[in-house]
Amino acid sequence: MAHDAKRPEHAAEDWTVPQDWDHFTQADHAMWDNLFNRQARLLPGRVAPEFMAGLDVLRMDKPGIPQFDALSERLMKLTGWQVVAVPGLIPDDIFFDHLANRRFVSGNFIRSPEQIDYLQEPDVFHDVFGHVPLLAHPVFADYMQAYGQGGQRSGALGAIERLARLYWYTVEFGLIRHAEGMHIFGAGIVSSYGESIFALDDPSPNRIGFDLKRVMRTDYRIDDYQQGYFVIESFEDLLRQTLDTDFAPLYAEVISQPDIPIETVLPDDRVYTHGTQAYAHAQTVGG
Ligand code: HBI
Ligand code: FE
Repeated sequence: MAHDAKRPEHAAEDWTVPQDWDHFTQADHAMWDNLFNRQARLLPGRVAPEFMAGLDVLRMDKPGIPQFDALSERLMKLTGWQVVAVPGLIPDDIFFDHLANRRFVSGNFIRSPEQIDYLQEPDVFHDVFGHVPLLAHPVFADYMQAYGQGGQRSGALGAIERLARLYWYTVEFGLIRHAEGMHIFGAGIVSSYGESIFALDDPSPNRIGFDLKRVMRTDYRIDDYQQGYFVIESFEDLLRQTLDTDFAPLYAEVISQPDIPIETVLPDDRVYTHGTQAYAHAQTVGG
C-alpha cells in the first residue's frame, strides 16, 4: 500500500513508538478480551493447528492487551522475532526493513465499539492476535523474514504491488489444506469473526490452489470479504517456493501479463471451490 503520511513527532526514525501499555484504558482491555474470547471459541477446528499452538506457547490467553516486552521475550526465544509498536500504517520500505530484521510492527491502538467488525487501519487486535501466533512457528517465521527481504528488492524492480498481492493472499487471507482438511491461517481472516466463517464455509468465494505467478496477477479487495482465496499445501512448501524463486524474471513475466479479475477462475487453476459469488453480487446489486 503506497503510503506517504508524515512520521509523527513522537515516533522514532524507524517509525516505532513506546507501547506505553498504561495508556490503554479498561475499555480498551475489555475490547481485546471480547474479541479474543469470540475468536478463541470460534477458531478451534477452523484455524491451522500451528496457529492454536502459537497462541498457547506464547501464553496469549491472558486477559487484556498483551505487553509487547513480555511477548517479545517469549517470541525471541522461540524464533528470534519481536513485536514493536507503531502509530498505524507505515511506509512500505520501513515495513519491509522491520520484517527483514524479524520485527513485527503492531498498531498501538485498539478499535472502538463502532468498529468491532470492520476497520481500515490495522489495530493491535488484528496485528497481535492475527499475526503473532504464527511467528512462533519456525517455518512461517522464516517466510515472513523472506518476505521483508523480498520487499526490499521489489522496489527497484517496480514490483511492490505484485509482491503485496503475495502477502495479501498468504499472510493476510491464506487458506491451508492439511490432511484433515482445509483451514484458515491469514491474519485478516483469523482476526475477523465474520470472515473466519465465510472464508471456509461460504459457497460464494473461489478457493484455488496456490500458485505464485497466479497470485501475483490477481487483484484483491480491501473493503469486504475476499471473492477468492488461495490454498497452500504447507508452510514448508510456501517457504520453499519463495526461496527457490528468482523473483526478477518472475516479476518481468507477471508484469507483462494482464491482471486477473478477482472472480475469475482460469482453466489451469486447481479449483477447490468454484464460487457462486452470490455474496459479492448481493452486495453490489443492493447498492
Ligand atoms: N504498515 N503498520 C503497518 N502494517 C502493515 O501491515 C503494513 C504497513 N505498511 C505497508 C504494508 N503493510 C504493506 O503495504 C506491504 O506489504 C507492501
Ligand atoms: Fe495484517
